[in-house]
Amino acid sequence: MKELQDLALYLEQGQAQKVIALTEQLLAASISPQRILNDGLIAGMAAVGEKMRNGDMYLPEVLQSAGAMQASLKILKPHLAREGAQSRGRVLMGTVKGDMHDIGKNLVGIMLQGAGFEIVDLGVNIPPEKFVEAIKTHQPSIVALSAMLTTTMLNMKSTIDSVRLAGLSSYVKIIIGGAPVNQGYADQIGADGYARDAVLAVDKVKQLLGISA
Ligand code: B12
Repeated sequence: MKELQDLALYLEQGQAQKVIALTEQLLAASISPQRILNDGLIAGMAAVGEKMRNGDMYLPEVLQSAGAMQASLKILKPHLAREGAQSRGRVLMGTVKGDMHDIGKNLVGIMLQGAGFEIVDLGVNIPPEKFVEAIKTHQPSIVALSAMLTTTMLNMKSTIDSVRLAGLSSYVKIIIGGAPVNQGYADQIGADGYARDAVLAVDKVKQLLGISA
């Protein structure tokens, strides 16, 4: 669909106003928020990642694209996430130490919220001791760790180790996600689960908590 391709292109170009206007236009035309997300925003961000890798795009431009994506996600959020009447459980989430990426984590939070979970989002660059402290304070059923860098994914292991050392690992299940990680890495560092994207993250959380529907 031409408009979705345009949306991806505007996002790649970091044209926030155009991204916002087109998001609203597509919603008004009854295009599903999932399609807007997948075929527009995520497609555009994938192109940004490709250009970044090839050295064709630099940080200030990537930040503009990220800002445009966050703005569009804000509009999509109420359409993606209908507030669950009763909470199905509390999920504590954060991007691990050293890592500032939060778009994917936020999306996972939106989808979990839409599925009826209560979200406590610690934000980005969260050291292991902060996760431990927050588990004690908020007593979640699930802890969700995000990392987007091959360097910071190592901090998922130190976070899991800290939770275990604090004697909290039998109270919470830990799931991980983000571009550089996979099921193999999750197994290796002793995470309870891994999911490739926000939709599968909801399935994984339900599975870990024994929720069938
Ligand atoms: C936007 C972006 C940025 C923005 C982030 C803005 C923000 N607020 O998040 C800015 C400009 C700040 C940035 C900075 C950097 N970035 Co950057 N960035 C990206 C980019 C282009 C897109 C990421 C994104 O938002 N994708 C869209 C979302 C929807 O997808 P996602 O994040 O993958 O999330 C999905 C899944 O992974 C999963 N998921 C994510 N988290 C979780 C958690 C759980 C629990 C679960 C279950 C699932 C899950 O579900 C999500 C939704 O479906 C990627 C390229 C890419 N293709 O990933 C590079 C990329 C991640 N960045 C990269 C790099 C190198 C950097 C910098 C080091 C650059 C530099 N030289 O300074 C810095 C690091 C800063 C830091 N300390 O964190 C590299 C990483 C390479 C590597 N292997 O380590 C990438 C891959 C680009 C590249 N191709 O080279 N970046």
